Amino acid sequence: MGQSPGHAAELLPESDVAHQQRMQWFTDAKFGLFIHYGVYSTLGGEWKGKPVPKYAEWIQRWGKITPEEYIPLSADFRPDALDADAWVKRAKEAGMKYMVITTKHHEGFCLWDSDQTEFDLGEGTEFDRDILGELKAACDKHGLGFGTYYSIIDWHHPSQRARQASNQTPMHDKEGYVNYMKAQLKELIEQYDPAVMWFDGDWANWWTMEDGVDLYNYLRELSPDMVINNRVAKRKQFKKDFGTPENFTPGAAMDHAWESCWTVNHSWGFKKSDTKWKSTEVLIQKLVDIVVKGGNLLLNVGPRADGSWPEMSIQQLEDMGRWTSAHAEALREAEFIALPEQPWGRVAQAKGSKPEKGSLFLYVFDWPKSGKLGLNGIRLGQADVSTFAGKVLAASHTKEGISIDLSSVEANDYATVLRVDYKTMSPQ
Ligand code: JFZ
Repeated sequence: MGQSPGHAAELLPESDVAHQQRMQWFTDAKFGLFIHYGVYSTLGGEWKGKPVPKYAEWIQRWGKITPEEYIPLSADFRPDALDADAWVKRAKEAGMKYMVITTKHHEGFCLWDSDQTEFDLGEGTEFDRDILGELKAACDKHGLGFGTYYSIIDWHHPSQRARQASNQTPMHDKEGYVNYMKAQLKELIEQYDPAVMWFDGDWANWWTMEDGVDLYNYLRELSPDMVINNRVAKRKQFKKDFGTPENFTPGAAMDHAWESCWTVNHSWGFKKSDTKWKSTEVLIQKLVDIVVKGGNLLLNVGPRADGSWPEMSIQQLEDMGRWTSAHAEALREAEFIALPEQPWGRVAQAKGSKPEKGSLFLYVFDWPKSGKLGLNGIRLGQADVSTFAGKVLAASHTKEGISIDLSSVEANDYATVLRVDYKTMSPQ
């Protein structure tokens, strides 16, 4: 990394132990709520009566809406129906342990009353509730972590305003903008003490690795325990504090904390025409797939401008909650184990398992036609016991591993969980 004036080239030192302690709650959380909410929510993905293609939070760009047209829309952004307690309860009942809300997306509008801009919610507007404060309080009350998303790209700030129409426009007064970001981030930390700071927009060609390292260090000093995602810098290379692969799941466990974000339909921000709702089966299987590989799922909902949620999203979270509460152990105690892929689903080991004694969780997605589940690539001792909901299942040893009789097992619509307690185990 090159050194440029005023920029630290290196991260502030932190011991592995301190890092691990700071990250523990996040690694244990497994499941969180993402919220995309801003002025774009007022349009619901439509401009001049027509749906605009792609993500609704990008409507200013894809709908070629000028700042003169876009800025006044903020007057229509009034979250009168926002019930912070209800939002957080929905997340909690779904099995989520934290939330992250877009406090400033690429449009540049701020969901709190910032001293740095008038393009915000709060004083000077007709709506003077502190919605971030309400959400933070509700998270504290219900025991969830409160996180703030903050976009590096800002189509409202004078440094970049012209760029939303063309990616080629050079950015000007970068230093002024970096100071603006730092002042705003300090406000967020002082006012809401976020557990997670979730950056986005790291791909902007004017944002360098050194800029990211400098910003990371600045935040680390302001908030020693805050967890910061890797999009603070160039996410493909930057490792701290957690990786953020998007809309795909890495094929194997990674050596660092990671979180994959998904949305319940296609768009992140509220979009009236977006009916591509993911089924609960897809969502639960995605959660399991991520968790057995050691990651977190950050699942996004796009509320309407008034703060109400699309009915389908309320339903999706309720359905997920039924599964996560019935399978809390298989969700919370799951740890990565290197085994060959099983065609019917996923496998994890229970926390604390050792080759000489432990447990496996089997998550059956696709029911084997034979009624027998082959767990392959593993050798278990003679004393192993396979169970479903505490009920012992007949199992036999095969050349490939073991075969479990499913005839007394009641299939779950999303993922059926079996448990195998073994006395000795070795991968084949
Ligand atoms: C970004 C935003 O542009 C988008 O509006 C939304 O907020 C999303 C969560 O993040 O979009 C991305 C960023 C990275 C990838 C895809 C979309 N990616 O790495 O595939």
